Amino acid sequence: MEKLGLGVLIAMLILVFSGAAATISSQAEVAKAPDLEKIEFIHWKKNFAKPEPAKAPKPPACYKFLTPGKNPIRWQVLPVNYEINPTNPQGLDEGFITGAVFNSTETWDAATNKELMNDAYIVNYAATYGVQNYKNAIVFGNYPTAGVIAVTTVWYNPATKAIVEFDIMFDTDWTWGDATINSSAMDLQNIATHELGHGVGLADVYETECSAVTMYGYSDYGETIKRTLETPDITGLQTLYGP
Ligand SMILES: [Ca+2]
Ligand SMILES: [Ca+2]
Ligand SMILES: [Zn+2]
Repeated sequence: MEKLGLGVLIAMLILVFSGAAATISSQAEVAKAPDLEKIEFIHWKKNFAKPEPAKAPKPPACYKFLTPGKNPIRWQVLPVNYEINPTNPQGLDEGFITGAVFNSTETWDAATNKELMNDAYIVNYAATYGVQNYKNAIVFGNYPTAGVIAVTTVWYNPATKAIVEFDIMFDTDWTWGDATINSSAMDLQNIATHELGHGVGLADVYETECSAVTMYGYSDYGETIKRTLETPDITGLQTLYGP
């Protein structure tokens, strides 16, 4: 009688454990599918790193996509949602940060008839950079390389050419603020607009002739010209999303 009871108990334990194992392996499969690729863009302070490319024979287009070829990667499901984590060591308040980021997202949005970026953003004090979780996080943090103002990672599905996620981090090595008020600040809206350009599918341009466009790869304290889009930025965006 006791023997039978023990046998039943062991059988139940085996069932429980095999059930748990099946759950874990199916979760792992969900997490890794589809096979995504990622690109990280580093935004440099002026005079740091990156040699200039050799002079092009004809004027550069001043816009570039994240992947080469006829069908560059872009968002295929719109609008794009995003989460802002206002945590920062510089005492910048939530309203300033969300306002600057919102102005940046809507600057791109206004250049296409599509509703590209969701007007209703999420404030999430737990959002983190660089975690592939289908949540587009915009955060502050300390990037370990000198001269880096901000970084953006974009994940995409190479089979469908769909961008599926971006994360943006503003490096806390710099004093952030509103450069229209304090010209010695690193302007948050200026840099956010550039980084969001990566988020929607545009790459850096480094030619000196392109130094006025939002997707130019360098910035500095006091700069605000990247807040507004130039013709090449708009042409690039509309090639991806229409007029
Ligand atoms: Ca919008
Ligand atoms: Ca993420
Ligand atoms: Zn960049």
